[in-house]
Amino acid sequence: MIRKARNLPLEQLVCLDSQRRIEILSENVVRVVFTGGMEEEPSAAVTGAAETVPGLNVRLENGRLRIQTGRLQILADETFHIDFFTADGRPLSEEYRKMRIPPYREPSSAEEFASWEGHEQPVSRENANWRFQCVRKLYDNDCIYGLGDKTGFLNKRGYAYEMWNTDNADPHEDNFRALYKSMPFFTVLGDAGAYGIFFDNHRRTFFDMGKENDGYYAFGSDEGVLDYYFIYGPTLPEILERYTALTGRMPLPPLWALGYHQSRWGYETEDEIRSIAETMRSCRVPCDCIHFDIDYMDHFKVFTWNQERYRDGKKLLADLKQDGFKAVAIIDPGVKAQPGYRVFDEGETNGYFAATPSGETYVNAVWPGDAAFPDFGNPDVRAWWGDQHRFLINMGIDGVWDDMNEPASFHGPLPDEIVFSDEERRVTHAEIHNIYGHNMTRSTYEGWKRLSGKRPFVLTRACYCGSQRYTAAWTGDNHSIWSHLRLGVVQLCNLGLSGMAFCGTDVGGFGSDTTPELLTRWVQVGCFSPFFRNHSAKGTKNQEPWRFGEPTLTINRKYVELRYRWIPYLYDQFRLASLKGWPVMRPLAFHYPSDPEARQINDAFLLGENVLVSPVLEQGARKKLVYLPEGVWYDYWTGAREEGSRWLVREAPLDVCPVYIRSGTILPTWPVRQWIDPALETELVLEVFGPNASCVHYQDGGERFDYENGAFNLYRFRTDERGTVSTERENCGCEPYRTVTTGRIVL
Ligand code: MIG
Repeated sequence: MIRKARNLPLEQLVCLDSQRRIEILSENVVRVVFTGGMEEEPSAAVTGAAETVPGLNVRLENGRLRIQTGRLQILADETFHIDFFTADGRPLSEEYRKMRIPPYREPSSAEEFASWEGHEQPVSRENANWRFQCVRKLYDNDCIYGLGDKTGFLNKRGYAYEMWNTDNADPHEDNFRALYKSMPFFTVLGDAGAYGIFFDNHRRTFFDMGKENDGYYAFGSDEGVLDYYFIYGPTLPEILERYTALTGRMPLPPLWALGYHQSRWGYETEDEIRSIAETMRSCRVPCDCIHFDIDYMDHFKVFTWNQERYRDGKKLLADLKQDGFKAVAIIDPGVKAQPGYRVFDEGETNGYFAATPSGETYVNAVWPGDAAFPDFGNPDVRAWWGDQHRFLINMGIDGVWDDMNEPASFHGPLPDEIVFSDEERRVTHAEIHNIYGHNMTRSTYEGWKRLSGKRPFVLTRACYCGSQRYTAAWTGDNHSIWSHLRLGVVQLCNLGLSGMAFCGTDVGGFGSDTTPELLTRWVQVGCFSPFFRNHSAKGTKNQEPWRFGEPTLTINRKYVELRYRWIPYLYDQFRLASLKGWPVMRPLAFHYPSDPEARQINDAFLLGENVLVSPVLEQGARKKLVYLPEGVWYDYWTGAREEGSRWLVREAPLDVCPVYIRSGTILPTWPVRQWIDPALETELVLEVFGPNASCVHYQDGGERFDYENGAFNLYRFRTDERGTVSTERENCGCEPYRTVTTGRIVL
């Protein structure tokens, strides 16, 4: 089977032989395939089609193939080494043609001792080469971003990683090779511009981003085929746009999902949930959603309700709704293997569970004890599982949190040979492991949409490239430690650059015990994160906003309220993510690629293009060293005008998170509410920063898909030198604001 790109015009398909081909998908996107004689597998990620490339020029030149699009020059030699140049001939990315030179030595006796002590040993030279690989030069100034939720710094140069969805409960450290997500897509920002590489192989793949040698990076695998997309920019926004044209974009989520979510694994009874909801309101910390972790289920059986502890669920959820709360329920893939339990029986009868090679339902253990694993690669299973959500919808649940879908299992990992489906093909666990979570969220999203007609809210722990079409993601089980507050900023920036715009961390930290100071600093990051949820583990210190008294409560409220005032600005960024695939939370390099300082910043980020957040991430710190990129910036709190391209020291007492607004910005805001209700928002207030400012603002009903048929308003606001606003309406598809007024003007 050859899995040629959709709509690929024949003249854009360049085959060197039956195993090697280059597909020119557009002027900027080129696909390279080397099968090595192996069968090609269907892609779980790619939904986009090829475009015609006018003026494409392919010719043979001194035994080399020269391909020219209007934007790229591609040179392929007889050994299928491929180099990419800009249209004017500057090298973007060249294949590294020498042998890889791993610096690893034979273990010396000292290393042998170290290994007795339990230290991990470097990979031997033999292991460092995979069955197939692509090795490409690293130029001096190249920075690498992306690769999903991996640990380490923002710039992935120097690290080695593995794509194998992994639930590791140890505190995530910089030396981890794998975490929950497999997103084999990265961007390289260099002197000639930026390009992206999407290695579309969902098997276990390896990435050495200049760890073994600073002169090159390598990616490869022992399984599947070499199949990668070279995506030219030259800017990061253009790469993200092209990458998500290929792998899909986030549809708009329900607006309430942008609010503050309160969660804890450990709300064990109805009374506890009610008291959390009541205290949220009496403390006046805005909140849109309460999450129901595994205890709401009857013996951890999915799609059931624990009536002993949570009594009349419909009544509870209806009461919460009265008070403005949505509810999200956790769902694990593991189905309790218990004859007589409806979901298990239906799955058994229809052969919907993964099986052993001899054809029996495969059983491992998760929360309910012995459990079977739905075969989400099978379209019938996806439809069936999707239908199960009717139970939650009828109860009054508003969204789904898909956990444990790496898949995690308590009795050792699933053996490689367990039998699953990949659409119509029979495959092994080894082949589909990395897309198990992806297929689960697809089933959940499609089912929820079909049943409710509303925009689904799905949250996942495991995913693959393209999962942004179905789900938001959180970074899994972090700990209440300062290093994880810092790590979270980087993970969210890199997830955004991997196409996953709607993402967040467990604010306050999941495992271990938070402190008032850590929670406070974490809320100051969380309120600017695309997904904003406070979540913690059973047995840890409770960390709801009021648990530590004052001043923690007041500071929590200050930042959650800021989030609510900024919902219109935030939603505008979500719209851009759904239209162009741009991250909501962005590293500085996204907009300042040629600024060497901006390229390496790990402790600050941009929200959209116009807001720079430089949070305090150190215990005890009361000042922050802030880097402002070029241009003029306004201190959000004081209105002070600051010149960019320099570092400054900002006073940052506990209640201050340094925030700067780019000159030329109009921030659309709403009044503070205790929860989001777009029907109430009849007045838009504009905050103006600097002269000649502008913004495009989007408004819709926030719940349904009617926006796809034009049921939205688009406003273009502009100011002159003195801050006087003029308005143009570009689309009038729903009830507009009654008034648009100017609040703060900072000039
Ligand atoms: O084995 O459902 O990452 O957020 O609270 C632990 C209980 C299972 C792991 C998730 C976490 C959730 C917890 N879950």
